Amino acid sequence: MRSLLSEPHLILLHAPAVYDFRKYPIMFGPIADGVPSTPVFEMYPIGFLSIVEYLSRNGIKVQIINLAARMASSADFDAEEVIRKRKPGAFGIDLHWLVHAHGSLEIAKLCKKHHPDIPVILGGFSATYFHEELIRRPEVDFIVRGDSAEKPMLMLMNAIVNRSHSYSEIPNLVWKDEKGDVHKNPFSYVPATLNDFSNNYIPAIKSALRYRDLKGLSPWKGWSSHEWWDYPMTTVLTCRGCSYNCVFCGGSRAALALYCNRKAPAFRDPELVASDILRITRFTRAPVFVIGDLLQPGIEYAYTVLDGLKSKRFSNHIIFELFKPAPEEYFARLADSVENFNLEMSPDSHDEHIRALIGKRYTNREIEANIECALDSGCYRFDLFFMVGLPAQTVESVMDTVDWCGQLMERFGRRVVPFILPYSPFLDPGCIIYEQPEKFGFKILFRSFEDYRKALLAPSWKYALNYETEWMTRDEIVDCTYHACLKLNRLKKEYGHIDYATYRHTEERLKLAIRLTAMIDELIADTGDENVLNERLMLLKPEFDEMFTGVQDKEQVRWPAPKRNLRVLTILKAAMLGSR
Ligand code: B12
Ligand code: SF4
Repeated sequence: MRSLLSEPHLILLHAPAVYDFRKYPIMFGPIADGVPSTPVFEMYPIGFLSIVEYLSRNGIKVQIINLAARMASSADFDAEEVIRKRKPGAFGIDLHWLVHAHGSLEIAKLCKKHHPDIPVILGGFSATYFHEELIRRPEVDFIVRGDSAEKPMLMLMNAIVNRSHSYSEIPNLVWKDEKGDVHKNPFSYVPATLNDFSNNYIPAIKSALRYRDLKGLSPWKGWSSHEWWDYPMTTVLTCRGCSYNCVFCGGSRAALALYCNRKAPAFRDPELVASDILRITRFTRAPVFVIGDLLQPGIEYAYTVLDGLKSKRFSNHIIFELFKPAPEEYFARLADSVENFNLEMSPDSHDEHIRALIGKRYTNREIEANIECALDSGCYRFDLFFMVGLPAQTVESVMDTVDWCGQLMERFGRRVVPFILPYSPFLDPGCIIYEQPEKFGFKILFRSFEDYRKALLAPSWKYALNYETEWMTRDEIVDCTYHACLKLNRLKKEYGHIDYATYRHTEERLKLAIRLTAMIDELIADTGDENVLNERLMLLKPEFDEMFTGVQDKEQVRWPAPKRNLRVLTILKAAMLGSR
């Protein structure tokens, strides 16, 4: 048993999407095929790192425990027992992505069950959007609203640690007093710059060493034989919020203005972004994903970041996003500054009309010109993301998108990698379509937080989808996704993007998913009694679990890196010196 003195003031817990997914018969489908996580979305918000960094710097000890990753890695990991044994000053649980609607609340309930007197704090986008409903739950004591929780969290933790009960002055906080009355403090803290916070991994690693729990810090389970510590891919943040208004995005300018009170994006100074990247390259040679298009705040910003990287020696693959086609000279500048650069763009559809409807006004010709220029400049890989479930998108249109993917692979070869994914399981609350669905031909099927919590327990992702469109029902979205993936998989084999074994493996999983979807539908139609239905679904669970690491092959979302490339001594030295 740990001594109380060694406990942190705050334990940040990340829950699996569904608790306990190991016991429920759910076919999650391809909902997480585009991210390194499994379908229980075990990746914690990158903001955990800046909370750890900022609070530790100000005297509050914080530990991260990624319960979801531990549970996904081991059938024996007992999350309840871990919670029961600990006694921090407070538990913080992210309810950032709505896909955690079930898991985060169940974890909150476990915290309250074993420690009724320890405060439970929720935060993140979904907790912010649904704060009115959530604060009325007995397992929730506090909600810190907004996309920047560091300063309010510090004030709240100080109030908790000092037992001052002075909560009314803490900006953005929603809380209950001893009588259970709800208080909503002004939503007044929305920082315009990000230079005070750093998504630095070192303080979090230092904390994991202090509490002897490196496994609890893993951002994700890993796939095949790749645990995160073997392949420590990291992220560097350039902004909070976004200047764009993609109509399906819960992080768009309009969405964040609506529920996070953010009127304009905040950017980190470009010099600091460059030094964030360089700091990471000192302790690992794994890829670094730069979040947010460097061109978003303007070309000067992008060039300042790149100048900061120029002439520095590192071989990590760096992945840059393009929110829209870039000027041609940008690619030469990237090549000049970064040895291994990669790009990602999300045209979403081949159809320019659909693309314009979702708020992206650029042409296929511009995309192709960018690809050509990037590859000529030495871009290692150019990923393209396409989506199923868009306004005006029909089944035929999705298949035409896949045809275009084929043409691009044929023309540009193996360095252009297309992906097609369903917009799933939920259209983001707060996004433009969610708030005005009729205008875009959408129907939103769930509205309350409780609807979402329950939806996550549906036996297949079809029944969890929170929307359908004038052009596609939920059945069609699911069916069309599988057929589009089958076709793209075949095209990838044809153009030499994947080997035969990978092609076969993905095809088999997709066909299994199609078969299981039909079986689930039949069981639901034929079985009136819920308990009987559950028993019958349980018989299919071993097959559902075969797709736990993704329906489609995840190796394609990996960039090259030497194995076991963490420089442990450098990290330890940085941890001792308290690197920011
Ligand atoms: C970068 C990003 C990603 C990265 C994730 C990096 C990471 N580990 O966080 C990648 C590409 C992997 C990703 C994946 C997904 N994403 Co995403 N992502 C974004 C994006 C573009 C930026 C987010 C960001 O930079 N945040 C800034 C950092 C610093 O803040 P933060 O991590 O949010 O944390 C702060 C606050 O949220 C809060 N906070 C967070 N947790 C907690 C906990 C407590 C206790 C407290 C007090 C506060 C708190 O405080 C933090 C620090 O101030 C946004 C869109 C946007 N423009 O915002 C979408 C967005 C957040 N993602 C979204 C979605 C849906 C997903 C996926 C579910 C998609 C999918 N089906 O695969 C997955 C989930 C992955 C997982 N958990 O395994 C939606 C969320 C909508 C919703 N309400 O659910 C958004 C809004 C838009 C979108 N559709 O992409 N995403
Ligand atoms: S999807 Fe569009 S609105 Fe959302 S973060 Fe990306 S560019 Fe911004």
